[in-house]
Order: sequence, then C-alpha cells, then structure tokens
Amino acid sequence: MSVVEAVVLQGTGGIYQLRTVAGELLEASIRGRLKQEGQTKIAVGDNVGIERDERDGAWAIIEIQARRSTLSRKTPGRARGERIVAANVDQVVVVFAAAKPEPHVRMIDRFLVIAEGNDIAACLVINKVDLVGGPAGAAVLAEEYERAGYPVFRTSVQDQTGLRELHDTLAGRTSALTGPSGVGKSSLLNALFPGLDLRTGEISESVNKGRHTTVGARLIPVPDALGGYVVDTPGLREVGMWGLSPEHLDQCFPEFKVLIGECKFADCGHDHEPGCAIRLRVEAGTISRARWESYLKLRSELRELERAW
Ligand SMILES: Nc1nc2c(ncn2[C@@H]2O[C@H](COP(=O)(O)OP(=O)(O)O)[C@@H](O)[C@H]2O)c(=O)[nH]1
Ligand SMILES: [Mg+2]
Ligand SMILES: [Zn+2]
Repeated sequence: MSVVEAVVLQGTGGIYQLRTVAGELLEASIRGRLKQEGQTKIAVGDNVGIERDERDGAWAIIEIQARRSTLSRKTPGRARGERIVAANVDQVVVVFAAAKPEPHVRMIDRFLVIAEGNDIAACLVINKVDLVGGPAGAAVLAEEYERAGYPVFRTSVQDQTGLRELHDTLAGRTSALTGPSGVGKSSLLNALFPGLDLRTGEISESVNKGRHTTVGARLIPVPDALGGYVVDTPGLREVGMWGLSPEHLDQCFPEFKVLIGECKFADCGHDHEPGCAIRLRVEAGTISRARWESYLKLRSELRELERAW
C-alpha cells in the first residue's frame, strides 16, 4: 500500500476535499490513529499523505507534512487559542481599487500587518486603474507602499493592464487574496486564469457575514501550466490582528523595523517620545505620514483589545 501526496482544499465535519499531486480530486477522512496522536488539526493548504483502505476503498489521511507557514488567528492570553485559517500560504495579496470603491489606507495597512504578523510576504494590487486614467493615476498610492517595501501591481481588468506581471506573481504559488468586496478580486482571477469562472459582481460575500456562520477558507487550484492555488477566505478581517502585542506592532511595519534600534529609548512607542527615529523620518517625509498614523491607530486598537481581556 503506497502513500499518495495531496493538498487539503477544504474541510468540513471531518471530511476533507483533497487534490493529489497528479491532480485528482477526492475526499478523505482522518485515520483513527492520527486522531489519537492529537494531530487532527488539519488546515486548508496542508500537504498530507493519504492511503486507501483495501476493503471499502475509502481514503484516509495518515500524515501531515511540516508547514512552511501558517495564517492564523491567535487568541490573546491563551497559549492554545490559535486557529489556523490556512497553511502553506506563500503570500498575502491585498487587493484594492483605485476608485469605486475608494482605497482606504487604514484597511490596507491592517491587512499588511496581518501578513507581517504571520511572517508571510505581502504585495498590493491597485485594480481598476482605468477609472483614474491608467496606471499613472494611481502613482501616489503605489509609491507610498513601494517606499514601505511592498511590491505594488497596478491593474485593470477592463483595459487588460498589468495582468501579465500579476499572473507571474501568482502562478505556481499559494496566495491569499484579500481586500474589500467589489474591488475586482474575482474578476482579476478570471482574467488571469481563464477557465476559473468565479462569480463576479456580487454585492458581498454575505453568506459569510452572519455572526454564527463559520465558513472556513477554501483553496482553489488555478488552471495554469505552473500550477498554484488561491486561498478564498471569508476575509482576512476574520483573521484579525488578535494576539499581536501593541509593543511588537512596529515589527509589522517593514520600513519602521529597520530603524527601531535608532530610537533614543529602547521601549519607544514612536509617538511623541524624544529622539524617535521614526517620527524624525515622518517629519522629513521619508516615511509616509499615513503609514505612521495607521501604526498609532492600530496600536491603540490593540491596547483596547488587551484591556478587554
Ligand atoms: N472599471 C473596472 N471595473 C472592474 C474592474 N475589475 C472588476 N470590475 C468590476 O467591479 C465589480 C466587482 O468585481 P468582482 O470581481 O466581483 O469584485 P470582488 O468582490 O473583489 O471579487 C464588477 O462589476 C466588475 O465588473 C476593472 O479593472 N475596472
Ligand atoms: Mg469576489
Ligand atoms: Zn521611536
């Protein structure tokens, strides 16, 4: 009996949808022994080994491979309070629109912090540049994030702008696309990977909005010669920033991180402390003021969360 390698696409009620390395789609449950070893926390994106029962032909997951990353939601104050949304995500792709809806920097920064907090690379997509007269119309926003160290793609599904570059970033990797509803995530994926046929133009992913509905993430194989997957989550908002301590938030802003050692005080909060290397850069215009304001805003939110516990 040989072990087959597969990726977990989705899982509900102990039944997992998998895709084998050969591209075959099948369902499997967890082998009893694996359960006993306490390794039942299988996540979407996990690479697993499966085996077929000779008597009833059913597939069972018998092993989980070590993860190269986890996108998880951590509960503050609880050592075991981690819930993995997806495993083995290579990058978080934060999608916004140049207009309709208007970009919201605080929300962009929140998504980027979630990626950084999980040690996952991030990039930005500014879609619908056709609505601002082409890529040049989104230059200010793009430069703001490029300066912070993030790759930025400016795209238009309508004008077929920037699609090749984005395709090359997504193909062959596992990407979690996130961003507000209506910015064109599904349209972009359909344009990049013909045959995907995702529904577009929906008002919102409202089925996932109910307080009691916990619809997990889903991994979608992209039809491409290089392979790759996109993670369809109910929204990274659901992942949240929980578990991040306000004192470590500066580590989640890459352009701050390299300067922290230069602040006069080791515990500098980068607000109005004397000798703050970050505020100095903000005043000089080399660090974006909007990013600094995001940092202060998000830090006070994290402090509120901490107090609530
Ligand atoms: N003008 C313009 N409209 C777009 C573009 N991309 C998507 N849309 C439209 O924006 C709406 C929302 O797109 P959708 O892909 O469903 O967004 P999602 O909610 O992020 O998945 C649809 O009506 C699309 O036709 C674009 O590049 N330019
Ligand atoms: Mg969509
Ligand atoms: Zn400082």
